[in-house]
Amino acid sequence: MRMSQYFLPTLKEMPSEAQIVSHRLMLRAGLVRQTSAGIYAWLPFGLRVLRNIERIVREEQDASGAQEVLMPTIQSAELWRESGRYDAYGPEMLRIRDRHDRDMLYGPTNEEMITTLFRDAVKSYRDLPRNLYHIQWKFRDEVRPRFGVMRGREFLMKDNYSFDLDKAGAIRSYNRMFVSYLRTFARMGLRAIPMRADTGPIGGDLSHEFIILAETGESAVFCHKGLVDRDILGRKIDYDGDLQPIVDEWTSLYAATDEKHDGGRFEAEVPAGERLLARGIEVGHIFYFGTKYSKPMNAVVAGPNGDQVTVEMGSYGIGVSRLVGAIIEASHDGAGIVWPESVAPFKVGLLNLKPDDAAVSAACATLYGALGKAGIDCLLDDRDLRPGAKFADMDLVGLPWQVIVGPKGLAAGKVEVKNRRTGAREEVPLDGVVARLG
Ligand code: 5CA
Repeated sequence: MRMSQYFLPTLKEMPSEAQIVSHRLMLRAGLVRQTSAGIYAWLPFGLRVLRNIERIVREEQDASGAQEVLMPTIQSAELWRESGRYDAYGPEMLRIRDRHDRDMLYGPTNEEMITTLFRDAVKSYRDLPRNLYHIQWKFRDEVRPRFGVMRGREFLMKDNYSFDLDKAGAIRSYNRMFVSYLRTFARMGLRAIPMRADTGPIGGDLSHEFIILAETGESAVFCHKGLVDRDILGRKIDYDGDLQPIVDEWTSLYAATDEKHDGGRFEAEVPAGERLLARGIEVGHIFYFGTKYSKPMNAVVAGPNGDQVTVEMGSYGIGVSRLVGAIIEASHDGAGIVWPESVAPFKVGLLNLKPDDAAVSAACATLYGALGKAGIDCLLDDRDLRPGAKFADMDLVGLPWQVIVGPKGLAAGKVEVKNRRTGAREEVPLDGVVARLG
């Protein structure tokens, strides 16, 4: 993509309405714009990040055995009356009336809808277990939408729902999601710590929040320091095997959000030097709630002995749009965003320092073509601006690699390659750039 043609409205000034660094950077780097309180439009640059996050979520969901569906955003109130949650959900639910005076709502979550889809289609234990996910916009009329996409009113969530014949099966499904979440967040360069958590309006008695540590996080968290550096990506995962040992490894050390925190236990279980009191951002939340929805909504299957069995369920959420902000909170510096490669909107920023110099522009065109051919996403700054402004913009938008092309280096057949995270610079011959970045 050529910046001279790209819709990338960066801001030099600090937006005064933004309180936290990720929100400021998302506005300054042209990722999003607020259209009403807690509702955002995604501009091309931000949308590329959102799509990359979705892709990782989707790959890890598929690998764990979950299957993708797509349910609508608008739901009928009838569904929610069946589960008893229509009145219980309160003012966070955006209630709508259609032209026939039917009560509808903009879905804040999908337990009811998926339960009816399942109930109407599955009649036998032979068709269990099932795990269905979708990535869809949700609406929650939050009292205090704030921090940009971090606590929005309209936000993108991946939610999935598991159906099992008995509790043991449901725990296996829960464990699959537990491990798949560890992998999902690690692939985005995040260290997400599973913590015992409250279940709120979703319900149930077994639940973990996946929390990344950040000073601006909304929850106070308490955990054993040993959980911060645990690696999952180096492990081979067999989703058909027994995942309990991995879950036990991650849950054996103390970790709880403030709602579930037990000061006495924390002090008894965690040696003083290992105690971490911090703030965190909830990027995912998983729940096992047994028959809370299947019972009132009559989701039953014929069991192996012909008896009717109410299915055991769990639900599992990832804040896809919140993650864009969370990743920035975890990965930025004084100059701007520092994207992890896996979610970066482009891998390389190519800076043409002198667009009116024919040789420099020709070299940039060659590099741009060669990178594209090699499948490396590249943003070419071909705008007619001073080098200083280009350096500042490129650091602000945070692409992992910068390739800097100027007349001096080019005279010697070289360009400069800069790593955004470390700041390390190296001179690379023009024809070695693709190999260096490939
Ligand atoms: N049905 C369950 C699991 S699918 C559910 O709705 N869980 S939840 O309420 O915990 O939401 C799942 C995730 O969505 C949260 O972990 C959080 O990352 C994200 N989320 C929740 N509310 C918001 C919000 N207002 N803005 C942005 N993301 C949010």
